[in-house]
Amino acid sequence: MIASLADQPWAPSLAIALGANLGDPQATLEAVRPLLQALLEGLLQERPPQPGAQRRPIRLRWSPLFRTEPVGGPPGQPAYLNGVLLVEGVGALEPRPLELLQGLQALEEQFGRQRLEAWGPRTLDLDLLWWGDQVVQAPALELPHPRLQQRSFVLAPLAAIDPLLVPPGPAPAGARRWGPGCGALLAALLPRLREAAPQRLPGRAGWPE
Ligand code: PH2
Ligand code: MG
Ligand code: MG
Repeated sequence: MIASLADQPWAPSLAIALGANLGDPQATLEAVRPLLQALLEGLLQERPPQPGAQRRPIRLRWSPLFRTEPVGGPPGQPAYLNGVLLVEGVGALEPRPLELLQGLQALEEQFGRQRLEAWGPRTLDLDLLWWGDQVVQAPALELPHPRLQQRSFVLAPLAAIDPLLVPPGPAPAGARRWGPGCGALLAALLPRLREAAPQRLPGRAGWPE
């Protein structure tokens, strides 16, 4: 489960990675941001809470954007812009990851996503990283995301939101302790990765973080 010393009381969350490296990635990410917010609010608030239960507001925390070297895929593809959205307060909601995935894919298509080759360049990539501690093993979706801990283009934005965040899933190889209260493990994972360090971009009007 997700825990953060910086954000007590402990708040179950879901997380989505954003990436783009074709067209105008910055414009795309700025344009998709309010649409993603609307998708989440619609999906999460569609179903009324149990009778008598109070609806808890969800809280969206956007990371800064990072320019990152492409990992895998065909040689010579352009650098990516990457960011992460952490949605807190989803604990009282019924998890619906496949419905959210469909919404994310519809947004990818709206922004001209074409699936030509694995890990090829893309106008927009929206990946669900986790939804609480749910484990999903479906052809369309694996949760928690199986490569989360190896990807600096995901870890750096997460650490920028909260370096004390502990992602769900097993401890990374070599970590002696893993879980709430362990300290800045997310940030500690980053230097162990071989890729060039993600470069944090300054905030702008359309993406103020
Ligand atoms: N996404 C991939 C493969 N490689 N590299 C970077 N830097 N950023 C990405 O978002 C990315 C990638 C597959 O989705
Ligand atoms: Mg991806
Ligand atoms: Mg994807």
